[in-house]
Amino acid sequence: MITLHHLNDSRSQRVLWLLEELGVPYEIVSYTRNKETRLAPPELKAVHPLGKSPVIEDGDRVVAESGAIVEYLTATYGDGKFTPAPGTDDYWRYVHFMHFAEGSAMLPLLLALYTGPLGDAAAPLHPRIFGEIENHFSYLESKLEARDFVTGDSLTGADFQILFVLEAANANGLLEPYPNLKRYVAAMQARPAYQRALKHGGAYAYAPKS
Ligand SMILES: N[C@@H](CCC(=O)N[C@@H](CS)C(=O)NCC(=O)O)C(=O)O
Repeated sequence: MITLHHLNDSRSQRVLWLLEELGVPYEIVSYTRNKETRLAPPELKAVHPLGKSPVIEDGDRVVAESGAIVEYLTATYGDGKFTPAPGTDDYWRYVHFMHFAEGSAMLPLLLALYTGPLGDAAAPLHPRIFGEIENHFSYLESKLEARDFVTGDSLTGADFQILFVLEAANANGLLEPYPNLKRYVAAMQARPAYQRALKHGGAYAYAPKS
């Protein structure tokens, strides 16, 4: 049985959604962020030394890092689903976006989050931070112009990785200039498996407003 160590309002929602899309049995162990610091509780360090979520256990195996978890689950339980055929153009686009989500797109969002409490003192950093957000999002906007998914014509692991980035941005009003990204977010959030994940995971700050 797979155990998902799930932190509220976190990247763990990616994994919950994937587990629902895969239709495999799993159990959730829930953790709540500290209300002031927004950090995870120390118990998560007993599962993995980084003390972050998501992390899964599958038998004796512990897997951390959402991208690695997505790859592990699709390779182990996907039976070919959610991964384009290796070596194809779609496959290499998939690899690109798997890395782009955490390696590039998240960084300026995190910088905006981390410097937020500084208020006006962070103003000198804003042109660079928001310039990079604009750079990454207009790139994605153009890639989703004629597509319903990040790569190919069906859901892949890269969609799980990208959606969380866009949800975090959307919650802060940063997707307004990007109609293709808003359409994409709404379409992913309307999927029945996504809706089931929302129900099972409990409160999620980036959920669609009903
Ligand atoms: N790159 C990692 C990031 C993991 C991460 O930073 N998770 C956040 C939640 S989105 C977390 O656990 N934050 C609480 C903390 O750092 O204490 C991944 O994609 O899994």
